[in-house]
Amino acid sequence: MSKTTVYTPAKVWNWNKEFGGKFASINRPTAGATHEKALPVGKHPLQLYSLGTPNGVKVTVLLEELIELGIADAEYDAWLININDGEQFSSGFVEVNPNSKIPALMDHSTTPPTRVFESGAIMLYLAEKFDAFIPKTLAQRSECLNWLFWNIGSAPFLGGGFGHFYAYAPEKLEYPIERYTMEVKRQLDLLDQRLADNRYLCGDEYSIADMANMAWYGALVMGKLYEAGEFLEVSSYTNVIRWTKDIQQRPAVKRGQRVNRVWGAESNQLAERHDASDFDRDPAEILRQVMTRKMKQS
Ligand SMILES: N[C@@H](CCC(=O)N[C@@H](CS)C(=O)NCC(=O)O)C(=O)O
Repeated sequence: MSKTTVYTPAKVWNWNKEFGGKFASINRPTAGATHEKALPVGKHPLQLYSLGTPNGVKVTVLLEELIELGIADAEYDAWLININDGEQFSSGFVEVNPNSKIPALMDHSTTPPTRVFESGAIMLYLAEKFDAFIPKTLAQRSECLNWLFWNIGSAPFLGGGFGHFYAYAPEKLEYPIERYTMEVKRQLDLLDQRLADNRYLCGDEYSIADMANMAWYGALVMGKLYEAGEFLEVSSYTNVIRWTKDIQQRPAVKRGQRVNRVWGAESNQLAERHDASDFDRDPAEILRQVMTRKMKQS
């Protein structure tokens, strides 16, 4: 094995604020709010506080799919939470998600309002509330939840493990990159085998398990994550690619993937979504309005 940085841990860990790395400014060893600030609340019962990362996209795709089914009560406001600016540590956000991570949902249609955090919990909550995109029989429902929970357990190895060390860490270190590449390729192979004989992860029925996994592994095999397509030879996972393309042509998925996205091609962005008609508006104008509001409130 080639040279790696040797690190001898101290007897007791000490917070080195100069440590660096892409997320150095927001990482810290304690939980809780860093500043007082209430969250905005819009006109719909469902208020989503999020960002267009894979974990955020899971929820916006599901909400758009529910709306596509004609469920008017699934209309929502999607507010932009800029995690690089530490907005997940505001007192208002922490009240909705004490874990300070997007996505976080507040359902004002209940008394008192219901807070929901963790992308998997939000998906399950919405699927149960609207009785959609989750199978009805116990056996099929369990298979759906198998793949949904698999996503919640596996994606951190892809994002926090592989993605972090391959794309974000200040140095390229062989040991973690090798370890997490092995795991991510195993995960892709598992999905590829599952999708060889099944149109969707739970069989014939498109469900929240597909939405959750498409947000991560679909983006990965389409070369949209960490610029790692060639390194991981994603084109060899042909069943995952077929499944991704099948899902990504759905109008609701196309819309959901744009919500709270503020990078990449402008036509794929929509900083905030407060009405179905926002998809037809100029994304640059919406971003300008959002940034102006944030500046005024800071
Ligand atoms: N297990 C959580 C993970 C959410 C998560 O990691 N969110 C990231 C963005 S994708 C985040 O908010 N990071 C901000 C931070 O770590 O401070 C879920 O599935 O909802």
